[in-house]
Amino acid sequence: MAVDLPAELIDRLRAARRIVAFTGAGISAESGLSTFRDTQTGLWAKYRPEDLATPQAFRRNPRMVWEWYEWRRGFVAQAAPNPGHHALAQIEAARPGFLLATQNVDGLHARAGSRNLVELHGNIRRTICLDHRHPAESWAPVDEPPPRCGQCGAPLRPDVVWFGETLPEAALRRAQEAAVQCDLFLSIGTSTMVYPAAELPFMAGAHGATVIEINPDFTPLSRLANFVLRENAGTALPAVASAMLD
Ligand code: BV8
Repeated sequence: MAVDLPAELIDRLRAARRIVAFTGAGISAESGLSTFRDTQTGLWAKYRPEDLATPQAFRRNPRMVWEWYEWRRGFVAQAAPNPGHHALAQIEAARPGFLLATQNVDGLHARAGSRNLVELHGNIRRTICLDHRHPAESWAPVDEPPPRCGQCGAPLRPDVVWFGETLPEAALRRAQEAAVQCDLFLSIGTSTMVYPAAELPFMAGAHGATVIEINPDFTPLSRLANFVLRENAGTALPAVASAMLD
């Protein structure tokens, strides 16, 4: 289904030179990955993600948290980038001043070819140890998960930012600098509720960027955005890319 973009928006897309795309779980929904706030299914239905993605939950019940991530990694391994991810990689290839800042931990942007990319909340496909963040590519099987670090014996954990943990400093700073300098900010598939990442679209708007929201639902950014495309990312982003580049 084609998306009709207003003429004013097309002009701004074509004129934009410094572009930031900011993505959340919604861009991966069409790759079959449930969004962060979708109800969890099966075994995990009774838990809220915010209650599992915390250092406290891991300290209290490391096995449960480890197995929750194993369960999610299974879905991520089966998922593939969708037209939304590919459209952003296409824009990056055509616009040198492009940066993609994602909150997602599924690694789908990199698999779609995005390189000017910061992962603000880490990556579920990377595993580190709890005590020293030693990277772990593989680990010995254990009777009682989580497995242990081969270097120091500490429990292993996913290399993601849990609630209450600080974001990777360099990644956040790079995203913030790009947000205040860009002339076009695309906020895609995010409920715009998790800070400090959710500050980025507001910082861009405050510095005069054209802010475009792509989300089927209303969010706290909707009233501030210059343009709102109430569409799925997999539909809207190819239309944005072709308006910008064709
Ligand atoms: C921090 C990785 C400093 C893990 C994630 C009390 C104590 C400590 C901190 C806080 C506190 N109270 C508040 C805070 C701050 C907290 C926060 O913001 N909480 C929120 C809930 C209020 N933030 C933090 O803790 C951050 N750290 O502040 O450190 C500090 C330190 C100590 C003490 C104080 C401060 C860390 C935040 C990072 C947490 N980690 N993920 C994991 O994945 O397991 S966040 C998690 O939410 C995901 O990364 C996700 O990306 C992110 C945001 O969610 P969304 O991506 O927006 O996804 P969501 O499901 O919400 O929305 C999907 C959207 O897509 C919807 O709008 C939907 O309409 C739309 N959609 C659906 N389908 C489509 C679509 N759009 C387009 N196309 C479609 N097809």
